[in-house]
Amino acid sequence: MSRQPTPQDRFSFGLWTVGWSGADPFGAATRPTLAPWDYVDGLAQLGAWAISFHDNDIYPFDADEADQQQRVARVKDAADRAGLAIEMVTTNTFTHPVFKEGGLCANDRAVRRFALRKILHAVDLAGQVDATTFVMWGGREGSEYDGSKDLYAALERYKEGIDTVAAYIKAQGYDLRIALEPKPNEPRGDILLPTVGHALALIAELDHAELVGVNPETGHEQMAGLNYTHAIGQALWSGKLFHIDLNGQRGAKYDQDLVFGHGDLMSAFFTVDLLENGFPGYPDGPRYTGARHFDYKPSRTEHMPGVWESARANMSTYLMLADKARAFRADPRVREAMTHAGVFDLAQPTLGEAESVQAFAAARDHLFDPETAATRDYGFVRLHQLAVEHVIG
Ligand SMILES: [Mn+2]
Repeated sequence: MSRQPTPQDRFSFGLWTVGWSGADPFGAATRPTLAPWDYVDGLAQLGAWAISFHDNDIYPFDADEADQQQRVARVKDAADRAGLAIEMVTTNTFTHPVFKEGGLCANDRAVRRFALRKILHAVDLAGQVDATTFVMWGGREGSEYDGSKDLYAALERYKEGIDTVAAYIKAQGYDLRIALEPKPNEPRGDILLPTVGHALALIAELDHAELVGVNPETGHEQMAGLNYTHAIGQALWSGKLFHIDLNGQRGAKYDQDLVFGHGDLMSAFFTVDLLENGFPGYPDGPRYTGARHFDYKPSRTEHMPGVWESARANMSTYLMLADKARAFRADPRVREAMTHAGVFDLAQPTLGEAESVQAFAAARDHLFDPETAATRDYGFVRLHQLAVEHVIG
């Protein structure tokens, strides 16, 4: 058991997480759905700091302007009364059949214009509720068949769409940043921007790159067989870790959206270690200060008590891992093992400050013997076993 979470822990939940009724492609809902504002008090009581939502978590796709405003005001009011921030807003451009072939990257220009307008409308919604992050998950931007999409054009339209949203944020004067959410597949056979690396590469091509970062989800990177901690590490190094979606995933299969830590626990430990303690060789290096946002699904076997229990479990596991990670870094045996492993040495530049590359390339290092260097024992296994001991000890 962990201590009770507090708003200082900056835990945040999508309303669609606890609000998921359990309907999946093979089965109907297994539990009731409350109104969006009815989840707010429960999350506040558990110690959450904030909530997030898609436009259509609050109002139906076909709601008129008056209905939209009335329902948004009701959620904002519930959040204010519960003391919860609304830290992130995003758009649903995947549920309605109009988006079956994509939104910003749909082949049909009329669909693209409809999607872009819906996204801009959600940007206004984000500004209205004082959110600071606008997540863009292009769930339907992709294809099943390689001949069905001109990939050059798709990336041109993706860039155009994101730059247009960024320009609109600036023009409207909102205190908002865009966070792109990568995912390799599901619901499309292949989704554009499948990994954090792909998203960072696209961001580098944008006109408004400074306003755009990433929202990496644990399970999405792991569905691609990739290392989530490495992904957020590179995003932090790039100054682009604007938001995170924490959850659990076991292997390269469908998007499981398990509770954080219920997938790869050791990976979750090093994720929390990086988020809480930063890069070991850079005490003043980049740190993530945003929401600890959970994007998970309470399993459809659970009913309402299980929904709240699973929400609590995300925060509890995070806090327990944060305690373990602090103890891990403070452990003199760990310090010694990291020193022995050369972890801190990697922060030293490879060339000297005033060293010319020509002189370096021409020189011979008589003091360095590759045969001797090859005999070095790094002790990485011992270091990792110390982490395992801290996690399960
Ligand atoms: Mn997911």
